[in-house]
Amino acid sequence: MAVISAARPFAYCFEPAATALIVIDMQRDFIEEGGFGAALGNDVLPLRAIVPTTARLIAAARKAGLSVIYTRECHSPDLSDCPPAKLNRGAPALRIGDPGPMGRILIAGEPGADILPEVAPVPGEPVIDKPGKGAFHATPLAGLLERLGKQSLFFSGVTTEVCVQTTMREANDRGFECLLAEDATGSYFPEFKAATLAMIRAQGAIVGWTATVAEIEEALNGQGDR
Ligand code: C5J
Repeated sequence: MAVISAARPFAYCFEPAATALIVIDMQRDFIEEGGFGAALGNDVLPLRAIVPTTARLIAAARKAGLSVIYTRECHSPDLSDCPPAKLNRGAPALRIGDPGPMGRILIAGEPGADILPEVAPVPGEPVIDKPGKGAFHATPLAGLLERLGKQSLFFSGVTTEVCVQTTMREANDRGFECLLAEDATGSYFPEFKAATLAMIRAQGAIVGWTATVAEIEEALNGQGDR
């Protein structure tokens, strides 16, 4: 058993072999200057800032033998997996499936849907395409985690208050012990990120724990063993 003693709101214990790192939606369209997120008028700098720390976290997880599982928010080209309630939201001139700055917006196979090369999966690491904000909705993630015997999940990725938080809440309700890497998650709205971190660990870890990448690395390197 390993422990992240400095995790908030209190120490977080996990069995590395039963732990997976979930890397959420680190896609070009959300993070790169010139992508869909930027075209909507968002400042992508807070998202770009987490790329090096996320790369560090992924490297530490791989080295410690954790499974690393990726998600991408994207749809099939015929949009059959995109309900009108999602399709008809957002900026009318830039909707899912429309031509965007990096190909059709949030469509599988288009350049904008790709994961940034700095944090890309290596061969054998699962990549789950998800049509919703949460990674458990309409995906094989639950079955995969069950087959792999995972009980604890570390979370990273974008955006903190949308796809990351939704997935973390879905996982918490399914009985996983969830921890969010504070400096490996980002939002276009820093105040939303701060609020999400606070609400996750409120009321005695009502959704889960948070810790920095350095604190997670320390535990993965064995210095956090009990
Ligand atoms: C994600 C979004 N990945 N903000 N999507 O959070 O629409």
